[in-house]
Formats: sequence, structure tokens, C-alpha cells
Amino acid sequence: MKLLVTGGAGFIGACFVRQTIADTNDEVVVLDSLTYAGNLENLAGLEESGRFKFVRGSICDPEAVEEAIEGCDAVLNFAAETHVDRSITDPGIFVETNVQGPRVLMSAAQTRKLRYLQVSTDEVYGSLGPDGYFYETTPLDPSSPYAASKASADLLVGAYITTFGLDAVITRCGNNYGPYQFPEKLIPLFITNALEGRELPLYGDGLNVRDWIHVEDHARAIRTVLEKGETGKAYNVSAGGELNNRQICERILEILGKPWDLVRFVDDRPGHDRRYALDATLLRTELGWEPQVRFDAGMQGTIDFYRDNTQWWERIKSGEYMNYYDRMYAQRLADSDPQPSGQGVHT
Ligand code: NAD
Ligand code: TDX
Repeated sequence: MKLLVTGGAGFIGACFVRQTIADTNDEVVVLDSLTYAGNLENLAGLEESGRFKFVRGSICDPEAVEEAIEGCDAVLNFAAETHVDRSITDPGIFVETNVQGPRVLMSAAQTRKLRYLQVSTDEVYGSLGPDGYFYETTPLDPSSPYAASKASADLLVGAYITTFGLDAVITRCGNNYGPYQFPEKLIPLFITNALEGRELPLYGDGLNVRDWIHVEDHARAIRTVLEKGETGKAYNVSAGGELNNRQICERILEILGKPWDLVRFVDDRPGHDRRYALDATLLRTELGWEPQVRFDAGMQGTIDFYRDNTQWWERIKSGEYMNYYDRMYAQRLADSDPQPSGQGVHT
């Protein structure tokens, strides 16, 4: 098989590509515009396989898509603007990339009668209270501009299936962690800040819950859905890894041997979803996928990666990208209430 993987220079796309080259005989074409989040270092060495090709271009550009899709048997769309905080300060690019992009890709896939896999997210379902789970039948109720753009794409996938007969499937996964994640997201930001002795800015009361999964398990789930998923269906992806943000902080600081004093409670994210938790019974029972990475081992490996590959993230954190974050955190700190340091982690 020859796969078109869009957004393959990002965190999850690159993991999927590395797995595909290592574990199958497939050929892979990556189409990626290399935004601030795209990084060719995430794909280093894959050319040597003779089964990997990189095309720089946008999924919103029909000509770039035409070039990249030539000879492919399926399209997997990982490309997106992915950071919720950025979608609050600059929603426009999220609509462009996350809605218009999938439309261009689906038109190209439909013309050639190719299978299309949309990598979606649990955020499309909105926020849960303390109990219950998101099922594939749960109505979409997104909170942030990011989540709304991803939900829009999911609806568009449904329309392409119903109207044009596109062979399409959707995956909806929880929060990923692992090597090569851009250090704007909670886990890599907090690991690298702790390594640098910087503060860890915890939003609100720090009790928001996310459903954590190792990126390699997510990538294997995507492969499973690509191969066995039923056209028209969405599949939740979860390893049952519910933890709140204080617990994540606690694990990171414990493994690194750093003090809780580094934690700084800051003003909350607007529209901050309280809890995500997915029921992945469909994927497990109908398609036979099971997670392989236990959270403690996955977290240790992730911390080892950031400790051993400082040049990968120091270059990113010393660049233009982080100026935005320094400004945002300064604002959140300014808006937050005075607080005692050395606060406990008990929930
Ligand atoms: P990422 O931000 O690390 O990478 C996104 C990639 O898309 C980058 O390489 C970027 O250059 C590329 N890109 C952006 N705009 C593009 C465009 N117009 N054309 C071509 N390429 C473009 O993201 P990620 O965390 O790897 O997420 C990948 C996918 O998985 C996204 O669709 C995201 O919504 C979804 N997802 C992510 C998570 C998570 O926890 N990170 C969880 C569930 C679903
Ligand atoms: O500095 C921070 N402090 C903090 O308390 C950051 C960056 C985050 N947080 C909190 C907000 C969330 O409750 O940590 C939690 C996780 O935040 P993010 O890493 O920004 O992820 P989230 O908003 O949950 O979205 C992620 O999971 C679903 C990905 O970024 C999305 O692309 C994916 O779809």
C-alpha cells in the first residue's frame, strides 16, 4: 500500500510514519506545510528505507494535494492546527486548516475512490461531569474554536460519505503524550520547564481531567481503523488513562526529583473543558485493538526522551514560537489571584 499522510512532520503523524516504515512494507508520502509545529527532525533517517517521500505543501492547496496524492491508495489526515490556547487567540487559521483542508483532501480522495481517514479528537464531544463517558453516539458539543473546527470537519466527513459515497472513517482519541511532542502542550511543556528550573503554569484549580494515551498506542489504533474500520463509522481511542493535571504535575516532578514549589497556579483557560473520558469498546471488541503502553512506563520513557534530547526542544524553546507563550503566560500570571507557593497536590 502507498499512504498519503498529511501533517506527518508533527507529533502524532511522525510517530505513525515511523511505525509504518518500521512495521510494514508500505510506502509513505508525507504532505506537510511545516508550520511552527512541523519538524523534519521528527522524520530523520526515513529516506534510507526507500519507501518514504516528503512533499512540502498545504492541505488547503489543491495543487499540492494533487502532486502528493499521485499513486496513493489511502489518505490519512493528521494535519491541523492543534493547540487550544492558540485557537482562543487566533481562531481564523483553525477554520482554514481544520475545515477547509479536510474538504480539499476529501475531494481529491473521492475523485480517485480512495479510503480517507480523519484523525479527530475527543474534544468534539465537549465537557463531561465527574461521571460517565463519551460514546461515538454522544452528540458533538465543542467548547473551543479548535474543538469546533475539528467537529466541523467530522460533520463534513459525514456529508461526503452520505452525498458522494466517500469511503471514510474517523478516529477520536484522547490526549496523547510521548517523544517529539511540541513543548506547548501540558506534558512536554512541564517536563522541559522543570528541567530548566522554570515555573509550571497550572490553569485554574488544576483538577481538569484528561484521558491520556501514549502516542504509539494511538498510532497503532489509527492503523487498525485504516485496515478494519467500517466505512462511515467513528471510533473512540482510549487506554482508560484518566488523570487530572495536578496528578500529571506530581508524576513529572517526582520522576525528575524536582520540588512542587515550581508549580504556579495561573488564571484559567477560557471555556476550559472539565473532563474528557472515552468509551473505546467499539475499537476494542469489533476491531481487536488493545493499548500496549502502561502510563508509568510511557511517562518514564517520555521524560527520558526530553532529558536525553535537549537539543531537540531547546532549539524550539529558544525560537520565535515561544515568544507567544511567554506573553500569554505573563498575562495569565497577571490575571491570577495571589497564591501561596508550595501548595500540595492532593485532589
Ligand atoms: P501537531 O501540532 O504536532 O502537528 C500538526 C502537523 O500538521 C504539523 O507538522 C504541521 O506542520 C502540519 N500542518 C498544519 N497545517 C497544515 C497545512 N495547512 N497543511 C499541511 N500540513 C499542516 O499535531 P499532533 O498533536 O500531531 O496532532 C495530529 C492530529 O491529531 C491533529 O489532527 C489533532 O487534531 C489530532 N489529535 C491530537 C491529539 C493530541 O493529544 N495531540 C489528540 C487527539 C487528536
Ligand atoms: O500550561 C498549561 N497549563 C495547564 O494547566 C497547558 C499548556 C495546559 N494546561 C492544562 C489544560 C488542559 O486541562 O492541561 C490540560 C492539557 O492541555 P493541552 O496540553 O493544551 O491539551 P488539551 O487542551 O487537552 O488538548 C489536547 O488534547 C486533545 C491537544 O492539544 C489537542 O490537539 C487534542 O485534540
